Amino acid sequence: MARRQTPPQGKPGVVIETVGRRVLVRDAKGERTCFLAGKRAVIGDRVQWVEARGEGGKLVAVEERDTALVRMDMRGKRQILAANLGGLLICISVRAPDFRRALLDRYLVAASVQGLQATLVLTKTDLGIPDAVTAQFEEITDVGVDILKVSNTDGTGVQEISDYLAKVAKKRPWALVGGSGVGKTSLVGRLLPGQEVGPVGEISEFWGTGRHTTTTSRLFDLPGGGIIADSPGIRNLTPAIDDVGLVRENFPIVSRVRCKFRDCLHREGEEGCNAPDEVSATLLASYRHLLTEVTDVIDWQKPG
Ligand SMILES: Nc1nc2c(ncn2[C@@H]2O[C@H](COP(=O)(O)OP(=O)(O)OP(=O)(O)O)[C@@H](O)[C@H]2O)c(=O)[nH]1
Ligand SMILES: [Mg+2]
Ligand SMILES: [Zn+2]
Repeated sequence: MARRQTPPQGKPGVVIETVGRRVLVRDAKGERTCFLAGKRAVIGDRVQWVEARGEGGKLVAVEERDTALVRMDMRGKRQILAANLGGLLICISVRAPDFRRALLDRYLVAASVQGLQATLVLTKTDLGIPDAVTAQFEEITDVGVDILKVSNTDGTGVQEISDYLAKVAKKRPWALVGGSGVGKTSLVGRLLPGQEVGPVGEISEFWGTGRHTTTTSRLFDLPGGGIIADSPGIRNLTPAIDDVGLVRENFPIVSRVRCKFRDCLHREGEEGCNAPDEVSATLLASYRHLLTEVTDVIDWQKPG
């Protein structure tokens, strides 16, 4: 008698960590390592898995993503960083490493493109907030971005972040993102006292930057409610965008500029462009930098 071939009946779970070419999948019964089996999955992905011979399991399906945080390299190759997030906690230190406004704006573009919420977390406030950083608060809150301040060293502000996440990250995870060495993992440790959350790095004395200590993304349930993801720090971010117009439409402040020509991209030297009157020189430069980057990637991808 011929055996009937049935498609593998998978059990549902969520990817909570990626470990090389395997993923840690969690469901109500627990956690197990699964082989990707040719699939692509990132943290937050809803997957189906089956028992595999030996240890763990094997992925048989990755469900469609509601949202995805996606970056691209200079050739337009897309890298998905996390799936099904509700928002981003954009972590930037006030010093050591220096505050990076341009990186904040790039994350805000990435969030806006995906319909993700975004909040700025200023870390290392124990080092003192430079006036040049405080001077930017108004412009940041003006575009609807909350600012939370924290010191992982003395614990100031940790409770506020915990309360905040209990509200916003109840249903969908929020990812801690930002440069290396800003204190993302330190903050996860503060939010989960007594739990093993991964190594905390040193700051290179020479470069004044982190050493890319966290190498994998990982989801955590907070004791007070809410789900967060720690992620590896990155040097720079080019959000995955396939139309230059989307850079203009999603860039903070710049998106509000009304020009004589509706399709003006506010490039340098554009005749009759209002952007230089309505946007600060630094922000406009940062916008134009991203615009050029995205234009180059799109040109590179064009056939011929
Ligand atoms: N002064 C001060 N130092 C901090 C604070 N938070 C973290 N640090 C220090 O900053 C360094 C980097 O911290 P991590 O938590 O590893 O930073 P990270 O953002 O996770 O870095 P990557 O994993 O490389 O992306 C460590 O030496 C921490 O002790 C803070 O609030 N104040
Ligand atoms: Mg880390
Ligand atoms: Zn213009």
